[in-house]
Amino acid sequence: MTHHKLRFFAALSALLSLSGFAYADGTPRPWQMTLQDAATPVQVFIINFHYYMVWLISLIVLFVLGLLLYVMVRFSAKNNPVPSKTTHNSLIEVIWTIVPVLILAGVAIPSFKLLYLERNIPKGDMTIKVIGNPSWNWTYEYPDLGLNDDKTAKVSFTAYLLPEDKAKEQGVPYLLATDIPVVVPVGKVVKLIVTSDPEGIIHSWAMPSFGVKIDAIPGRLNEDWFQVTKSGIYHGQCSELCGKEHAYMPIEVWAVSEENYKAWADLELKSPKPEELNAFLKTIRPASDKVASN
Ligand SMILES: [Cu+2]
Repeated sequence: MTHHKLRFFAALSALLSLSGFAYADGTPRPWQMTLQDAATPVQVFIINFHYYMVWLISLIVLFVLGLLLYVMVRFSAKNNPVPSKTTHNSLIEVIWTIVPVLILAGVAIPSFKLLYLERNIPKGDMTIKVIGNPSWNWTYEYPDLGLNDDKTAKVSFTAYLLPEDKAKEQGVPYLLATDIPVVVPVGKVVKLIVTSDPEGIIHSWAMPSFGVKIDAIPGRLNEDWFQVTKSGIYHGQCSELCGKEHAYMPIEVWAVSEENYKAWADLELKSPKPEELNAFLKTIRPASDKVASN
């Protein structure tokens, strides 16, 4: 889908959504009633499709409710003591066959377009391998940045939940923040290869702002993709009930400029000490108030 079209849909959905479309960043807020703001073309489509469906089903419900009320009043025993014996009306029967078919087509066509956008995975600019661990955390590998002699990725790390005291201290959301972020360049197509430890359990790598939710299954490779359009910090969680620490395996992605991504990759290739990496990450941390809207 072209950007032109996406913008049209975004404008349309902003018009249709009662709460306004643009939410700050890729983090849920307390009492938020709407979907998280979109950071990828896929999620823009999902949000627009969502509002389109909400309006469509609301109109149908109102129409059916109106008909029911009309029938209850107009054809009650009091108002209509002698019932009609009509059993057949060709025109109405044709209408109530054709109209639902048109409605279903109006749902199916954008639905298949969305499915195609999601599942027709474009050629990636880079690949990240995501591994769900049985110890309830995520390992990330960046094979494009180089391989060791044993074919393992040179840049590979496991991101853990940031403990509550540290999250408070840093002013970041507990249960969503991780100790180290996954860093990706803005605008690039990132291909995900998602799996789970062969001896492990099924997890699901889910990032609401990206429109990504993909199962991590032991012994199987799943693919997905995203293309973040605005720099920012995005939060997600494991979305498969995977056991006792299911709630404690957050996902944190930083979308940064290509320059900063390269600098990060260069540093990662030198296997920096944690303090060194943390000090560097502070310098590339995207401003969390950057709006990721389209
Ligand atoms: Cu899990």
